[in-house]
Amino acid sequence: MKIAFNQIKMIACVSTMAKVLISLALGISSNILFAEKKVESPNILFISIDDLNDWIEPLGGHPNAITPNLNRLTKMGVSFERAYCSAPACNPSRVSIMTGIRPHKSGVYENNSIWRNSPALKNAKTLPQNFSENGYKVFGAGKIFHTNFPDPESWDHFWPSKKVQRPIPPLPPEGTSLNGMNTSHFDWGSVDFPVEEHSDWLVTDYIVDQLSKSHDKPFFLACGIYYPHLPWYLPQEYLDRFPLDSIQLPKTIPGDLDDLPEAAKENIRFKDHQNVIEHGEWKKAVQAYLASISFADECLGRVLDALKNGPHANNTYIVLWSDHGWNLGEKQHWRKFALWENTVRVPLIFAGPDLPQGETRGAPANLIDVYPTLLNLAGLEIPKTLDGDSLVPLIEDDTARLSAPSLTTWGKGNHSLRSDRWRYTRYSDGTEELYDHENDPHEWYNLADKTEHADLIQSFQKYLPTQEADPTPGEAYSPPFFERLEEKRQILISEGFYK
Ligand SMILES: [Ca+2]
Ligand SMILES: [Ca+2]
Repeated sequence: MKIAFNQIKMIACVSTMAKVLISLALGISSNILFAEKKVESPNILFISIDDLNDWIEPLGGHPNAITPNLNRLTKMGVSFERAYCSAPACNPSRVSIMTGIRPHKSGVYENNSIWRNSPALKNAKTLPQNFSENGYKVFGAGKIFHTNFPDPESWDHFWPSKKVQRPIPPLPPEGTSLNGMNTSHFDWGSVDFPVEEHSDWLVTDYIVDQLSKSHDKPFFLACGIYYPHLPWYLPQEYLDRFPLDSIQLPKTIPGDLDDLPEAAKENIRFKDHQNVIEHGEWKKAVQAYLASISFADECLGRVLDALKNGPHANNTYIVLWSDHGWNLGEKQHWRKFALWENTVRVPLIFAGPDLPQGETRGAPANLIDVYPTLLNLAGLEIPKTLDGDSLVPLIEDDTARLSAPSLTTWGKGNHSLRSDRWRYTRYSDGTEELYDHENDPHEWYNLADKTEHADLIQSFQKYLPTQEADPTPGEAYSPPFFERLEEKRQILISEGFYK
């Protein structure tokens, strides 16, 4: 199956095919060609920014965005402009990145799925476990796995703890809803704290420290920045960077929902939207999200400075990704948990020795491809059990394409496919959406019932999964956000991290 895929990949791209033919004539694979020019056992700096959609300057998703360090990283490497998550929620997305197995194979569709209980994942070798077996030191800090399900066996060391991936962030007094909506962590506003005490700042302190010293082995270092995940609590100066009267709301049109199938509408968080509108909070939410991105970008800048000024600047590959996109009122939807472009589009940037610099790629890519790509960059063998493909041929050649469109799954039976031009979505009840991004970048006009697109839809359908795992059971009790934080605080107290 994998061989057949690779054959299609060769046919799909003439210039890559030429390269492969030369390689075959020489009796070597294109991976080995790449391995020959790279540094021996390069380090991997694996950076995740949680819940970051395309509202960053390099992706042009929002005119008010201020992200100098994401700009800088993009200039250092290659940015995929059509990169998508495998699932639009933290747990399924992160599990698929870390194991290389897709949600429809593992049955990990939900945030509460106990992923190591999935038969397909029980013994799955995670990305750090794979690097560890290949002689790497594997360690990190911050949110890498979903908060509820860290994977202690994946790491040699994790800060602040293998069980709790980040310190507790500064919060307003208990029971305070800053936006007045009383909707748990769907909250935002000004909280006065020194940024040096924020959990993301402390996580990057740890990363900065590790990047500044030598290690006795090559390393896989994971940096999980939590913002712009909710709640968006920030010192006023961050909010002031985005004056309310300058804030542009996401573009919407009246009647946008009229052409959606019921299955699509069931994903919409109408209650959130109603709350935001009734409390007059739409612009403030956009402001707080942009401010949280700006803070995350500052944390990223500290990490990039440390790498540049430390001993590992010339032999480290960087990958930066976010786990899914985010809606802020487009289609009256908020948060993730849906299959539209802004819900599933993510930043995905690679940089490092011998990679092109300051280039973008329009080829559709998926976060499932991160695992094989990093192995490829490090010159390691890519297990046949992985669902993704190495993006190295695409990084090297901007005309190269993978053999299939980029697939995102949201719950069993609901899938969305993205090609260069089109997004096709099919729900478990057979209803569909089709959007033409050449003429409709906001996905306002669902073309699925237009007969002239029947052949196009059929061409997408052959990429839909035909066998799908049943959902992996979830936690019996999944505590609300702030209770979960308190549980984590108690673990950190019991481990002596907090007095
Ligand atoms: Ca997330
Ligand atoms: Ca519409």
